Amino acid sequence: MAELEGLEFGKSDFVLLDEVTMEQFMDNLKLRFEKGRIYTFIGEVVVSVNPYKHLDIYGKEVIEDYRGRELYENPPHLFAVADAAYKAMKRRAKDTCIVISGESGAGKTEASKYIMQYIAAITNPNQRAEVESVKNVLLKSNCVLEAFGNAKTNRNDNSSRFGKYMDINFNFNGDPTGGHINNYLLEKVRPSRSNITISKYTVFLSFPFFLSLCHSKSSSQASNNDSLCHKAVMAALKVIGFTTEEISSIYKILSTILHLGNLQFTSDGEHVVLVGEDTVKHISELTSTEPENTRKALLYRTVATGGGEVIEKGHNEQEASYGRDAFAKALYERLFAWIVGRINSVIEVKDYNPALHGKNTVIGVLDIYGFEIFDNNSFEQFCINYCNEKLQQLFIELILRQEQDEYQREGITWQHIEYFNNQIIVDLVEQPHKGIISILDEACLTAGKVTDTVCLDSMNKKLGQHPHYTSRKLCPGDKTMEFNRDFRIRHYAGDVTYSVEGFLDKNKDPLFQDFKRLMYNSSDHVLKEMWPDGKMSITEVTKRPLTAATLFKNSIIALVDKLACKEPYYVRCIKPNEVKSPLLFDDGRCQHQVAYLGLLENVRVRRAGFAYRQPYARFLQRYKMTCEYTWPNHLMSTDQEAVEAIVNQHGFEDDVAYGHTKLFVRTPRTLFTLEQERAALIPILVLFLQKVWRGAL
Ligand code: AD9
Ligand code: MG
Repeated sequence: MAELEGLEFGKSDFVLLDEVTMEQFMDNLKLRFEKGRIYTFIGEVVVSVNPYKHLDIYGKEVIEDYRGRELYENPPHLFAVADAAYKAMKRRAKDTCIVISGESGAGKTEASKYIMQYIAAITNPNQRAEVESVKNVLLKSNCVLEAFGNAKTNRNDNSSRFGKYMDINFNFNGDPTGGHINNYLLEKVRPSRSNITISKYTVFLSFPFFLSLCHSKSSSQASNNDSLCHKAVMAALKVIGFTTEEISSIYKILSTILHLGNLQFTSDGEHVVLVGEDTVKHISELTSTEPENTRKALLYRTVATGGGEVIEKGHNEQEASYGRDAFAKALYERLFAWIVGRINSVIEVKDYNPALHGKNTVIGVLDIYGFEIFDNNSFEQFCINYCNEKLQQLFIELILRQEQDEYQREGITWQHIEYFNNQIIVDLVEQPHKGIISILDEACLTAGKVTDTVCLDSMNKKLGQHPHYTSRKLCPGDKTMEFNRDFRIRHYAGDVTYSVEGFLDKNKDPLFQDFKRLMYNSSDHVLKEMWPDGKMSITEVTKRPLTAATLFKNSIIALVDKLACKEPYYVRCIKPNEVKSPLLFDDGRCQHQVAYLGLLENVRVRRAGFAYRQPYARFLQRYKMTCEYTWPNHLMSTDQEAVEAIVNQHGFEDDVAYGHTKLFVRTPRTLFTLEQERAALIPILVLFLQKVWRGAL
């Protein structure tokens, strides 16, 4: 138990609170934040508050303190969870995962990097070259992914615009042998939400050369820092193994995107015309395509008529602008996906023979967007919050399942406790035929002009009776919903009102086939590789692509499946204020996050069962000094009997249960008392031993 800090820093584990109330929870969280103690446990879960300042707590000595130790032996820290996950993986050959959640700017990505650094630091003690190279690529991949996947938003200067799940593979020695990255991208729709333009991506800010091509005001932000970042990214790309040709293609694509941003359309009264043919020329050079084809793709789309005839239909001004933006976003998204794929091809474990090398185990690290509630919530928040419902479902299922399994294995009977099961909300969103995603998809597939409002009507009709769904139309008197276009979901984390406006468009996410074909016909091999679907002719493109919501749903279901078969560890991140200040603890904002992360519930579940469990030998080792029958050695026939002697001497009989291999302790106070007694005895023992040493006794 991590009570090594002294009580002036508050309780280092929330299960030690006298009472589980929001007030006590918040008081403790605030006290610890103010004392610079940013981490606190809930059992094995780490709650982290972003300090917004550099803390000297990640260095080599600290890593040594945590290496191979038990969770409760040190103050709460990310390293404690990282080590627990690593130990489980190494000692018990368990696949584990560390799920990091919290809202934008709460510190998830920083946490994931510290965890990776910790794992890198404690592995490969013999410095074997091939393992070092794997570690290097894994760490360098972060730099590249951040440059391409992070952007400056109003909530976070270095905001990850993608969810990331990274598997790290280990051999039987516990050394990394490779990995795999999955990205969960919402980028095409996210920028509109937070008012970031595509040029706010770190990679753009860091390439002054390209920014000089872009006349947006962000070019003035290119600084020394950006040029350093540019060098770091270049170096990282090379270390990972990107070829010169590939790097050149990447830059050309970035440049194309910036040029597209400068491309304007106007009308000559009859047709849409391009302003600045030079830009088109640049774009076709950069993408290795014919200028005439590029011009055509920007101004026309090929459509098949009912009779099977193929015609070219001119865009109006609005369609042309829409097409250009969709093209720029798709270029960026495909580039990012391709980079991830390319990194994966380098880090994937090759030639692993379990018969020869033992079981290949995995630690997964998930850094994914947290629950979002804004003043205006749209399709992006809907997807993100759905993802969080799924993760919460997993949290409940795994935390409880683990508890149940352990009690069963150890032959302990325990009382089932009730808590809110959010499956009903997950169903509301994802159920086939009846769920919101299905209704959206149906509306997107319906020919003709189905508007957002028509789709909302359909949702109202099908979901009007659902206890977690309501809308302004169903509930006209409800003042919390301002407009007729509003609907509300009662999420596990709270009520969120969404505006249906733009849902269908974002869900359809259409990109004209003409652009895909243009890219597929490029003579730049790297670019071509990113657009395999451009191969199809217009008459072949009959099957509609899956919608954005369905693609997202499928990827999240696959993610949950991946996590569900692993032993989970959790880091719950909290953002202390909106102004990135190291001094301010905004009570309202923090309480809100504590509520929706379900932290109080977490403490209750933890306390209802047995808060702590320890193998008999370990318990004995730690507390034998507190009992006359066990110090310095016991004469009982088993460790369990010796532990019983300690428990009985302290009068804790009613607070414990004896499993087959472990002692289970219900209330943390019991262990806390033992821990305090032990702490008080240590100086006396040290004195005693010193005297023995000096021969005084
Ligand atoms: V987003 O959903 O990707 O927009 P994150 O990932 O939760 O968000 P991030 O880790 O990027 O947030 O943290 C935001 C900023 O807070 C960082 O750029 C740091 O300046 C600051 N931060 C976060 N954690 C720490 C920390 N442990 N120590 C010092 C920190 N600063
Ligand atoms: Mg992040």
